[in-house]
Amino acid sequence: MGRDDENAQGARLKSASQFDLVAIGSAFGLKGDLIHAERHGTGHINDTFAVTYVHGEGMTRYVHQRINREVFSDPVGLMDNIRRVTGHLRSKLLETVSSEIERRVLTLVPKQDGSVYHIDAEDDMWRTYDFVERAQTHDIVRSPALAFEAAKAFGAFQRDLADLPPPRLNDTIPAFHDTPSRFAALQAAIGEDTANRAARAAAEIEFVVGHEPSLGRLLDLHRAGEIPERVTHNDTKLNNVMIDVETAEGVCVIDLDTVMPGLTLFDFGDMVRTSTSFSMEDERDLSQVHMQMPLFEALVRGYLQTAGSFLSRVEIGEMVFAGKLITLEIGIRFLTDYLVGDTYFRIHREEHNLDRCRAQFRLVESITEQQESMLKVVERVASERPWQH
Ligand code: GN1
Ligand code: MG
Repeated sequence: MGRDDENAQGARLKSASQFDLVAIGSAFGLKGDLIHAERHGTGHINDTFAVTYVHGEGMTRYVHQRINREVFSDPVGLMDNIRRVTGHLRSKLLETVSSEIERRVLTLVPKQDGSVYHIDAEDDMWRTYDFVERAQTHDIVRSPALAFEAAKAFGAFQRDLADLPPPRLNDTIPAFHDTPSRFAALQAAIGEDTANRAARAAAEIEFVVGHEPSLGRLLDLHRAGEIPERVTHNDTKLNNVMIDVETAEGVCVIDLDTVMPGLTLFDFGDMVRTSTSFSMEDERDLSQVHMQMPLFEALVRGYLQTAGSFLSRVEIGEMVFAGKLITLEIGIRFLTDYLVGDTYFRIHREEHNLDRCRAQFRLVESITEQQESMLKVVERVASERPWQH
């Protein structure tokens, strides 16, 4: 299927003009006239729109997001997390950097009554952020420098949230990175085979079954008290960090829906999944999917530069395994969604979730082939740093 077909499938999505974005803007008290609105970004879950307002002093852009309430069953708790997290990050920035604080953390636009979400006539929940200008996201890693910057930004994010005051954040999706329970969901999907697709995915199913013994390793270490719970992002794909178009610096971490208590390794693992191969998440030519050591080393360097101050030896020792596990886990989730008939991740073509799954599993293989060298890289980079832990 070519791009046009993919776009045609994508066009089944509601476009900006099919929502009453003027009403959303006025609910958030946006000043001026809406002159442009378009879909924005490549997320698989929420609906995101960039809107431009013209007013007396010029133009201002905002982002409206319609929260997927099937995926997020407690959107009020979710928004409370984001309000606290962005507030805390902002207070850290005020202590440490002097310039452009408004570009370094997402800024929620409050309604007149102070609330940070709006429920519209269709019972949809919306939020609005200031648009982060002069920055972009990348769906494919292009260079070690980009991997470094992304990892550095996600590491700083974890570091700056380490002292978030209580209470504990809400679990926006319980058991989100519980790989054994993701495996159980896959087994249920295989058993039911509602879309009659299990035969088509026999090789992929076999691949997962072969990995079953190691799926619980990080959670077991956590339960044994070897790895602490911290505040983590949980969706650290490369395109969830905005990169400054002039300085190429990782300027702002976005997509905060799954910021909640977790293991730092979930985050590092998803960085490995999305930033060590020069290929798309849904690449069909699997010969393109390959874990590139220079990208991995850049990732380790960037991440340890900011997160190295608080990570424990055990966390550092599991970084390579986490890359493999989280890549496998997201592949399991794509496979499960394929088997149940594509109900969770937005798809843009036939067998999209199976393609995504296959690319993840190829990357798992590539990591497995290179894991000894990857461990040496982590050891070497870590040994260059002074350790307190
Ligand atoms: C989803 O929304 P988006 O595209 O950033 C998913 C992540 C997956 C990712 C795979 C809430 O993230 O967990 O890793 O797709 N988010 C949720 O690309 O399930
Ligand atoms: Mg997301």
